[in-house]
Order: sequence, then structure tokens, then C-alpha cells
Amino acid sequence: MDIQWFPGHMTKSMRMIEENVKLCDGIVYVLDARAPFACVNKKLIKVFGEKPVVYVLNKSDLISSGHVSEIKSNFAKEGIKVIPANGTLKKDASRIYDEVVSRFSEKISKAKEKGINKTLRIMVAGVPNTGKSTVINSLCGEKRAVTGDKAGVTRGKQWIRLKDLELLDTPGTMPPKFDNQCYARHLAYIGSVNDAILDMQTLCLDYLGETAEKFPLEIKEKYGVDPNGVTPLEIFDLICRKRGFLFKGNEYDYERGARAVLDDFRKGRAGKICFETQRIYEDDDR
Ligand SMILES: Nc1nc2c(ncn2[C@@H]2O[C@H](COP(=O)(O)OP(=O)(O)OP(=O)(O)O)[C@@H](O)[C@H]2O)c(=O)[nH]1
Ligand SMILES: [Mg+2]
Repeated sequence: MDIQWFPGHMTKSMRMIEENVKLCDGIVYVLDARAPFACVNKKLIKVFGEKPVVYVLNKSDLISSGHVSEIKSNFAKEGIKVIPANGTLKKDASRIYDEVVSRFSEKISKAKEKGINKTLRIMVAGVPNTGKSTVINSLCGEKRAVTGDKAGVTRGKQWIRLKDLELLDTPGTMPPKFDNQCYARHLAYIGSVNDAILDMQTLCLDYLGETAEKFPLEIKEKYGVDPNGVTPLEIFDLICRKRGFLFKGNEYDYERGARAVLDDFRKGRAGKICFETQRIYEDDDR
């Protein structure tokens, strides 16, 4: 399965982001902790030019603290500081707020000297479904932006005012082309790709294969299936049988099974699973 997803509305979103980035002082770029390197959309980041970017390692609650540390230090090697967060929590949003304000402290105090109360304009960007709108809502302490557990919930732009910040919620945007299918698969696992364009059964087998290799204990714990020495299809069959994903006559209902298994992972019910703690490809050319 070759995964590519760059529908027409993303061309429009990219254009909108390009136009609005000029109005912004900086960017909050939201990554998903389970596949943070795949979430680095180079094309999008290029649009930010020299503007300061605060990187948020969102959904950190869904991976182990050891993996959070590894990711932090691997981004740090590239000169990037990431702020681990559970975007649904107010206290984590406050840390993001503090980081943003501290990046612009000079600008704010210079404006103050001139008697101006500087309002920072911050764009919140990233690939789909990483929690951009959720982070904004937690920052505001109320539901101001629409959120949802699928790709492409935010359409169009939305400015949201918060104290001395103006936040711009943007729709998630994907790289226009994936030469690198490993990253594409990871983004599909985490729900950044529209499920409607995916073969969910194939995706589930890929997911089970990779999880069996990297997180066999989590599979055993979740499904009571020992993945050692078994093929992904055999694991899938065992899960379908155990969970009763069967048609009449005991044929496997692979479609229902695939959606359920991927949903377990996406909602954090499959244990603390993280697919990337470092870059997978040196050149990372997407
Ligand atoms: N466990 C967990 N779930 C989160 C976190 N942040 C967001 N979510 C969930 O992730 C899903 C996607 O969140 P959104 O805020 O809609 O994501 P988005 O990046 O705005 O998505 P698009 O607008 O589609 O690009 C929602 O179901 C959120 O509740 C987090 O830090 N931890
Ligand atoms: Mg959104």
C-alpha cells in the first residue's frame, strides 16, 4: 500500500498558512509523541522562515517517560527544544504558554518601554490530528476550537484571543509527497491520514508487525496473544477470534478487527507505544 494524502483542501490550507505566517510573531508546532519525526512536515516548516518555533511533544501521556527523554535528547542534538505535554491538561498548556512568552520576552519588554502592550500573534500548526485545537482550548481554559479524534477536523483558520496572545488555529497539513513510506505508515497509525483513503486491514497488519517487533509485551498484555515467532496475520487472527470479530460461520471480520485494533492504539488503550524516538532516515527527505 502506497500512502499519499494531499487533498485539494490542503493546498488551500498551505496557501492560507503562507499568507498568515507574515502576520505572526512565532509558531507553536505540535508533534504527536508516538511518531514525532514523521510529524515534522519540512515543507510546512520551511514556510515559517526565520520565525521562532516552539515545538510541543503532544500526547506525551501516551508514551513512556523513558521514550519522552530519548526523543527530547534526539531533537536537542539537532538544536530543537521540545516541550512534552498532554495537551488536554491546563497545567501543560500553561508550560507551553510560559515557553512562548519567554521566547518573546525581549520583544515584549521593548514594546513596554515604548508604552505599548504587545499582543503576540502565534500560529498553531502541524500535521492533522496532533492536538493543535486541543492545546488551544487548554490554553484558553474553555472549548473555543473544534476538536475530534480524526484527521482534518479543523478547516480554515480561526483566530482566538487569549490575554496577551492571539492564537491562530490552522488545519493540519501533510507533506505533499511521501517517498518515505515508513513515516507515512506511522502517520496513518496515529490517525493523521484520512482513514477513508486507507486499506485499514493492510494498515492493521503493518501496525501489528511493527508492534510485535518493538512492543511484544504490550500486545501480550492487551490481547493475551504472544507475538513471538508468529506472523502478523496469525496475531490478527488470534485477536479476531479472542475478541469475537467474526461473521456468522466463524469467518474473520477483518475490517471490524482492523478498526478496533487501530482504535485501541490511537486511544492509548494498547499500552505505551512509541514508534520513533529518533529519525528513521538520515536525510529525512519526504
Ligand atoms: N491522550 C491525549 N489525547 C489528546 C492530546 N491532545 C489531543 N488529544 C486528542 O487528540 C484528538 C485530536 O485533537 P485535535 O485537537 O482535534 O487535533 P488537531 O491537531 O486540531 O486536528 P486537525 O484539526 O484535524 O488537524 C482529540 O480526540 C483530542 O482529544 C493529548 O495530549 N493526549
Ligand atoms: Mg484542529
